[in-house]
Amino acid sequence: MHFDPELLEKLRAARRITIFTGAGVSAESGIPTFRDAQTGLWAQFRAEDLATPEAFRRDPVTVWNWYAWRRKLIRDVLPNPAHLAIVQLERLVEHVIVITQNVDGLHQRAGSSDVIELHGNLLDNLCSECRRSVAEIKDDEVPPTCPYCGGLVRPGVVWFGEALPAQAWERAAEAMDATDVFFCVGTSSLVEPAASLPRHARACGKTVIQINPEVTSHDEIAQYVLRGKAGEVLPALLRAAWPSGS
Ligand code: BJW
Repeated sequence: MHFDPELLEKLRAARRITIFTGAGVSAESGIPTFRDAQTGLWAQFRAEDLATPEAFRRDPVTVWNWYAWRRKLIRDVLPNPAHLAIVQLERLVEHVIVITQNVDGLHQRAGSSDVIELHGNLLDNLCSECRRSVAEIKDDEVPPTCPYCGGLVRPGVVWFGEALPAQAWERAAEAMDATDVFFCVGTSSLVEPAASLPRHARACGKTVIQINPEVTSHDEIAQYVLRGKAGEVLPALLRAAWPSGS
């Protein structure tokens, strides 16, 4: 794989690197993306029936069971070379922050130390009524009920029409402002407001690098577009930029 020498120099000179990730980063672990034709979750299931507060109110059992299936899926997989390359970057650069749309926790399991989850985490539970976090749920209830108020417990992810967690969003904006280099990896960049981060990074004069096997709207804003799978491109890029250190 060949990389622009100017890009490699920018990476070596960077003190702070921000990596913004989407479902494509976990694809090589065996977790389906959302919008890839044939294999994406939304090719088989309707988002409106599963990933909205209205869907949960209408049919909590179906929604809970669908997320229970996805929970099992993520417990059975391992981080892939893309997650591991991002961890490795921490040894090469002063500060690396991961801003992820993924809810699978694989960046943390791989060992990334600073991860901002914009869309929550699949393994968290919260009460749909009082919004309190519920640490322990009863396995025999579908869905479980809240120990505080009796409301129905739901997965701690961000559904369509819901606000992103305020603290995560603020931290993401701060990270973006402070960064030297901004990677946009494995996301279709269709879901707002997350997709505004790369646009904002570019508008602030940051170096934006896009990694994706497919074309997305963010190809236009990135200075460097690296076409390929994250699990192949990221390790190759690290080897090229730090031949003796990675
Ligand atoms: C590889 C690869 C490999 C494959 N290597 N790459 C402005 C305009 C239009 C609409 C809106 C707007 N602002 C808000 C909206 C509405 C909506 C929205 O964006 N809709 C659009 C889809 C039309 N946004 C919202 O509703 C958000 N909330 C909101 O705006 O609230 C406002 C509000 C404010 C105050 C009070 C109240 C409300 C919330 C969005 C939540 C998104 N939730 C989901 C589900 C999470 C839970 C779950 O897991 O079930 O998050 S949807 C889904 O999409 C998931 C993802 O995080 C998100 C992004 O998907 P991602 O990661 O980009 O995946 P894909 O599949 O789309 O792309 C994969 C990519 O990987 C592809 O490009 C492949 O090519 C690539 N790839 N293999 C590298 N090996």
